[in-house]
Amino acid sequence: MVTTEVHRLIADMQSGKIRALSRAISWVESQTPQSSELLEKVYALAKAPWVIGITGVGGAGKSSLVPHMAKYFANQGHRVAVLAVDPSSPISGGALLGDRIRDNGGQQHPNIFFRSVASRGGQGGLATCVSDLTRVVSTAGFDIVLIETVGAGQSELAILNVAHTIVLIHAPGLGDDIQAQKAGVMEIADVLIVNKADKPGADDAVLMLQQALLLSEKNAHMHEGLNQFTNLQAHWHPPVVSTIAIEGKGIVQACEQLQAHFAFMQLDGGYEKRNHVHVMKRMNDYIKQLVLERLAHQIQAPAVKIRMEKELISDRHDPLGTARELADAFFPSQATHSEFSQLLRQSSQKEIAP
Ligand SMILES: Nc1nc2c(ncn2[C@@H]2O[C@H](COP(=O)(O)OP(=O)(O)O)[C@@H](O)[C@H]2O)c(=O)[nH]1
Ligand SMILES: [Mg+2]
Repeated sequence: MVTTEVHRLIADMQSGKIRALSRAISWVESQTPQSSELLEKVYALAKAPWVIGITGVGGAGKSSLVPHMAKYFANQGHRVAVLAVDPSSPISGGALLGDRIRDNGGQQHPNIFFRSVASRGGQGGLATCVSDLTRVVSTAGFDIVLIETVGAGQSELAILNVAHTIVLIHAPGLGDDIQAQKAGVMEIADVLIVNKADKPGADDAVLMLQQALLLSEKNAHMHEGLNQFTNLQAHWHPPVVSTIAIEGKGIVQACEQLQAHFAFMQLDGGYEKRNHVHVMKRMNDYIKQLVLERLAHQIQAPAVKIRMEKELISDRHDPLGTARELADAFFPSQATHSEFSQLLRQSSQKEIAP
């Protein structure tokens, strides 16, 4: 029965039924029993779409810029899905961005899909299911995904696990926050935007970002200097673009830089590399989740529970000792583990041998 339901849902998504897509997203978000079958089909059917991650501190203008970017790509004939990861209120926060995406007449652009995603369950306020959701929207024919993240310093690095192109949005008047961003987010940004160019201090902000970029590039070169071959590779130099989101200015220049980054990744293999990182990370998340679920289930088994409680209450075991004993029972100890690794090595050698 489930199979028919999943097949029908996928067929509806593919034929452009937005309600079907919304339903599929809800399944994946709340991990319903049908979602694993859905995802199996989705990964088999759809390739990874181009995922653009929009990051930057709150108030920089992410929600103001995203609708302009979505429209730019949609007008070029792309189908664009916007996923807004909202920290506190997925309903009101998302609705705000959703309203901006609609045209003045309240009409949603036919090639833009908007959905706000709860940030729960994810490190850095980025729901772990977002990676799966990019494939779900791809199944429904959306070839570009824009993700607006929660601007939250270091934890923003989680966007690397989902996006191919990372945009850092800054604005004058947020000077203190850039210090926090420089630590990590600056290094992962592929395109930098100084929004609110109508405000004083915008030119200074551009210069400051350019200098910070030069510095981090210099540091990177010093490391790479140890290896003469890496110096031969072409490098992407993250550009800094100015925009005024409220007037729709600078959008074309910003989006052209995004497309230039996409083209660069196609040439240097970066696109494929990022795809690999994304699926590996997703699998690792699932392994952790499944192991924890199964372990919790086993520990709750009456026989196990009663025995462990007795040991603890009678002081025959301390809590750590009891936990160790349980862990040893479910996972191979160090000795068995090395036997296992040896086995793996032998089998991989066999595969390599002609
Ligand atoms: N002056 C000016 N204000 C802007 C500009 N872009 C956005 N804003 C305002 O800045 C505030 C925060 O914008 P928002 O897009 O919600 O930022 P987010 O928190 O990064 O998503 C809002 O009040 C916007 O109207 C701009 O280019 N110039
Ligand atoms: Mg926002």
